[in-house]
This record gives sequence, structure tokens and C-alpha cells, in this order.
Amino acid sequence: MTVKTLTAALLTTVALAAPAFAECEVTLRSSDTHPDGYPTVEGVKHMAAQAKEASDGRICIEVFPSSQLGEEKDTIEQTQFGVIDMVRASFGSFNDIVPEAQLLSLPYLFRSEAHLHAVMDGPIGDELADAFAEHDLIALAYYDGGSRSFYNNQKPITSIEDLAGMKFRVMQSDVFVDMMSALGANATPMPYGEVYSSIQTGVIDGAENNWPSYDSSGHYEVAKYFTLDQHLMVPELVAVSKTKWDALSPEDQEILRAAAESSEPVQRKLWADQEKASEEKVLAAGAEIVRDIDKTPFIEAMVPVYEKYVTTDAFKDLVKRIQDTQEGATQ
Ligand code: BDP
Repeated sequence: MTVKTLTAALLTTVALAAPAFAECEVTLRSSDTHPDGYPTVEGVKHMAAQAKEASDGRICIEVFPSSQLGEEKDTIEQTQFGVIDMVRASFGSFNDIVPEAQLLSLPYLFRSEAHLHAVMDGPIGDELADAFAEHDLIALAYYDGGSRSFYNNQKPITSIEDLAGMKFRVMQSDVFVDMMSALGANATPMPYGEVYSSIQTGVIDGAENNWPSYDSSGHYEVAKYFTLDQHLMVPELVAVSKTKWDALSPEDQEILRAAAESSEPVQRKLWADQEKASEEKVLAAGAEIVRDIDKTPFIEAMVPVYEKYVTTDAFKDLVKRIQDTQEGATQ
């Protein structure tokens, strides 16, 4: 067989083996700060598979994990401007852009994951999507991000007093800086990707995050004292650039919406499993966990933070409706 006929034969085999999919007509590049395998990355990959199938291969979502397209805040801005098509990020990283997002970053706002689900799956979730749309971001899915707690490399934190004067990295938003001051500690806002080395070199004493991030970022290797104070429960968002969205046909928009919606329960399940797996992993690796901490002083310390951010009547109403939403409430 000549090289030419061999190539022809191979091409025929490939053509026969390939699914009956057309070429990608629409390609969306999607950014995530987390590595492959992390529940948010896998959630968007599920969305990609669904969209591909429903469009007979025309719609392709390419997921770029591990901050390959940049740190979270930068990728959000790029998504607003249509440089990147999609982003998966914590609500906390949208705070400077979408004022309503900031309210969802208030400490101890959500009582439980069930409470957060009831809020995000109901009419408030739709209102928030409208708020994002005003800033050129089409909110397609809300994912779980668990609750965030403090960890550091100095000592076990067993009370609010232990935080005094310590330096913690927070996400880059004023509400988190004010949260830390209200707790008597110092906040250093910085991108996620800089935290590991900053703890290592002593620039900060620690940071705060959920079990899966504490694990996958390797922060547990450099900050072994973890206190389960659960001060924040911040939802995560999958958003598409409005520029990209407006260029799609209504049919393709519908395919993407449905695919995103179908990825929510998948991500929630992956999240619950990963929380357990990460907790076990960091424990086995020597992390020391303080579990039985009295949260009341932490919650009480947040009054000035609420006063500073819950200012307008509309904001007060939104926060009240969130607080009044019952666990298990449906849309
Ligand atoms: C993780 C969020 C991620 C944030 C990160 C952070 O999933 O979106 O970038 O925290 O602390 O839990 O910056």
C-alpha cells in the first residue's frame, strides 16, 4: 500500500468511526481558575457535552482550566468585553462589577446549602441574572461553592480573639476587607494564584476557602490549621459574554440554557462528593481542624458590615427576602 492509499484508507476509517456530528460552528472558550477534575470544571464540561449533543455537534464549549486564560477577575472583565466567551467564577469576584453580587457575599447570609439552593433556584436567582445582564454577562448556571473557613500556618483559631492582628488573604473585593477588619484581623486582597507562595514566604498568615479549594490549591500543605467557622457561603456563576450571546440564534441560546441547567444538579452532586473527599485528604495529610467553634461572636461582629453594604431600600428588601426564604422552597 502506498502512503497515499494508506492515508485514504485511514481517513475512511476515521470518517466511519466518527459520530454523526457536524463541525463546530459556534465555539465558546470558557475559563476556570480550578484544575481539571474540580467540580466546577466538570460541571461546565457536562454542559459542553449536552450542548454538543443537542446541536448535533455544532456548538462546542472548550474549557480552559487552571487559570490558563488568566486570573479570575481579569477573565471576568475579558468576558464582559467579549475577549473570552464564558467564565465560571465565584460571585465574590464579580462584586466590583455587579452591586447585587456583593450582597450575596455578605458573611453568614446563608444558613445552609439548602437555604442557598432555595434562593438561587427561585425568583431571586432570576433577578440576579437580570442584574448580571446589565453588565454584559448572561448568567446561565449557579453552582455550589460550599462554605468558606479560615486556615493559617501560625496556630489553631478557636475564638474570634485568636484572629486579632493576623493577616489573611481575601478575594479582591472591599466587602471581604471589611469583614476581616470587623473580625479584628488584617485583609490582604490578592488573586487566588498568588496565595500559596504568599503563605510560604510569610506575606500572609493564611487565607480562607472551602474544602475542595483548600485541597486542590495545595494550601493545606503550607497552612495546616483550619477552623470550620463557615463565615461565607458564596455561590458560583457560569456566565456567557453578552456580545457572544447576542450573536447566537434563539435556538442556540435555548440549547445553551438547557445544557447549563442540566449541569447544575450534576455539579451539586460532584461538589458534595468532592467536599467529603477533600476533607478526608487534608486530614490524612496532617491538617488540624477546629470544628466546635462558637460562631455567635463572628455573626455579631458582622453588623457593621451589613450596615455598610445593605444601604438602599432595594438592597434591604433583597437581603430580607433572602433571609426569609425557607429551606426547601421551590420556584
Ligand atoms: C474558590 C472559588 C474560585 C475563587 C477562589 C478564590 O471557586 O472561583 O477564585 O475560591 O478564593 O472557592 O479566589
